[in-house]
Amino acid sequence: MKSTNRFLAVAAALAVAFFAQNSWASQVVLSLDGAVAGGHVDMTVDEIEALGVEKIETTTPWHDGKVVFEGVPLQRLLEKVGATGTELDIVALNDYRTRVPVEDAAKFGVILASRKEGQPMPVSDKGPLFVIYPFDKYPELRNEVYYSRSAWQVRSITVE
Ligand SMILES: Nc1nc2c(c(=O)[nH]1)N[C@H]1C(S)=C(S)[C@@H](COP(=O)(O)O)O[C@H]1N2
Ligand SMILES: [Mo]
Repeated sequence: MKSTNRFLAVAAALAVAFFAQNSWASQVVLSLDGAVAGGHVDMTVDEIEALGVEKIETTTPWHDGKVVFEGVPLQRLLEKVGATGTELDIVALNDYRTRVPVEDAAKFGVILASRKEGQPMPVSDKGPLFVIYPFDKYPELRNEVYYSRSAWQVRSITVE
């Protein structure tokens, strides 16, 4: 009986984890508009990660020690949605707003991180999407200009 209960508890926990993960992955987390194909694109985390992800291992002003972030290269994301502009107006869930020059994407290999240390990032940990620059690779990025472009909890990107 004891082992049956234990089995049921484990099965229930797995089911909860599965559905939590699944609904998360199938939820629209990012909207792109402005100068993109069709004028508006909604994407889930799964759709974003399916474009192919890359890793950036770096220190940041917001974390202790080096952190491995993983996400679609911003340049690839912009290509896939047919973006033609030169500036991004990025808005976060907390209404934080910042402007990012499109050229940063190729110049520094900026990613739109959807994972930290291999795991999806909850909103409480600056997720689900976080603009990450390779601060360690390019020391010239370690200043307020680029910190302010590093929006977390990204919800929408308008291409201008
Ligand atoms: N979503 C979101 N991203 C954000 C911010 C914010 O308030 N919300 N602040 C930005 C600015 S202006 C800078 S300098 C840093 C601020 O980080 P800090 O609040 O840890 O100093 O994150 C950037 N990313
Ligand atoms: Mo800032």
